[in-house]
Amino acid sequence: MKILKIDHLGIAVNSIDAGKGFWTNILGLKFEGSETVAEQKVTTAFFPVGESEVELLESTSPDGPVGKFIEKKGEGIHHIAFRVENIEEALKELKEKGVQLIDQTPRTGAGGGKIAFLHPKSTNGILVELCERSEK
Ligand code: CMX
Repeated sequence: MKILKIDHLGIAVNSIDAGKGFWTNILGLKFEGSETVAEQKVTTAFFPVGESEVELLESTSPDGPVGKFIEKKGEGIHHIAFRVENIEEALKELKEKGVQLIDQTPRTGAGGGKIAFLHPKSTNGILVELCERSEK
């Protein structure tokens, strides 16, 4: 498998509106708009940083993955996403190497790219996302 770059860092927040001031007003990052991914019960907001992005994640429901994460651990880093050249190939290779996959096949994530998650139990406690997108 080929990892191209860190695509984004996902940060769980109670509220994007309340939380985005630090990233924009204080750090000077550009807010690129938000998008709700209904299937994931989450609203996401992206802030480009060089070749990567910060993604704020606000839960739309307490029983979604981000809602449960915040209830247990509070706000903070939720996942790290690596851009890969070929996500199907990467998942096949990781499965063969014994990594526990959350998604056996890719699904559609924010921005329309293909995404898949690896279980934190296989990755030193960090939720890892793989993503494949055609654009920069
Ligand atoms: N990072 C690290 N560890 C995490 C975690 C996270 N984000 N979320 C849960 N865990 C831990 C739990 O604390 C728990 O640890 P312990 O067993 O030590 O207590 C363990 O993982 C398993 O937790 P669980 O209660 O059995 O399972 P959950 O129902 O909490 O589900 C997970 C955990 C990772 C499988 C689930 O959140 C998931 O499938 N995530 C992938 C999808 C997702 O996160 N979507 C939101 C982002 C969408 C986007 O960016 O577009």
